[in-house]
Amino acid sequence: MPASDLTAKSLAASAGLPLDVDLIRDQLAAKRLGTQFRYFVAIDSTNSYARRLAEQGAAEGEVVIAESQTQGRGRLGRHWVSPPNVNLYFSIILRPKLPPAEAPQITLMAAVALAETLEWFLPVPPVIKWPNDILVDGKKLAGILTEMSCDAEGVDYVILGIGVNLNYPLDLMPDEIRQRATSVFALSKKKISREAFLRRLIQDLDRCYGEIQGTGFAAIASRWESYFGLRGQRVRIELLDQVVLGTAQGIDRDGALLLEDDQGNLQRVIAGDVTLLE
Ligand code: BTX
Repeated sequence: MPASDLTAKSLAASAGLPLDVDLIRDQLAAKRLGTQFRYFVAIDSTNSYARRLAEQGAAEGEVVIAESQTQGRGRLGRHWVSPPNVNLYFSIILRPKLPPAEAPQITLMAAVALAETLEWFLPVPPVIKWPNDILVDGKKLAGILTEMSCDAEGVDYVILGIGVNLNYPLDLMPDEIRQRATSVFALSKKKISREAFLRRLIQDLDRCYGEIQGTGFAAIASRWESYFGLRGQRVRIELLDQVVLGTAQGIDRDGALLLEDDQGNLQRVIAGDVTLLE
């Protein structure tokens, strides 16, 4: 039997039951998020689908969720490995009343909510890698992909996409991620209820989203800082047109990364791809 068939068979054996969306919906205590769920056994990308819905006028709070994705996406067109029945892949449509320049705060808010939820299920606290990854022991456990549409008047919608490795055994991860990824199961040695996890996560997102809508990122900045894993670390940042090396200092009140570059200048990075240097 080819190795890929064996992996598929082992994954099927380790996978739990399909998600019970009613179980999430019926007990959800959230004000704005989770107003409607659209569930798919397989989809190209929940972000792409949610984007199409938002373009057609879908309301804030709708959730698109899939057991597996054939074209799950990370940032900069990277691939998000999305096997069936073990993890969570979902996207929420948001229509925040924020100026476009403040929309990156949605990613930071989601990272706080995700870290707070994960802390309930993990033996050690997770770390936020600015701007959009959650790590434990330097390995990626979850990722956030936010995609925005805006015009001169403001943000039309933000698609908040989240992928979290939950009951995903390390030995069934493909080679492309096995050395650099982890899962709740790998860390805690326990399989968890994906429904219980998602319910808590949507509630935490709902609460944190409410907080930033009220008073901006300042409301959750200290919690974000407490999960920040890069302070004082040497990093390499790929910007659109250049690469900068330096030491991460923290973030400012708008959520931009502050970097002391190797020339001793303090740089403010709004978007970039960070690699931790040894
Ligand atoms: P990112 O660009 O920071 O990370 C992508 C990188 O992460 C990949 O190049 C690979 O090295 C690694 N990776 C891929 N799959 C996994 C995985 N399952 N676990 C750990 N590491 C992995 C992060 O982008 C944002 C990912 C968001 C994914 C969600 S899933 C629901 C929604 N729909 C969609 O298409 N994307 C989002």
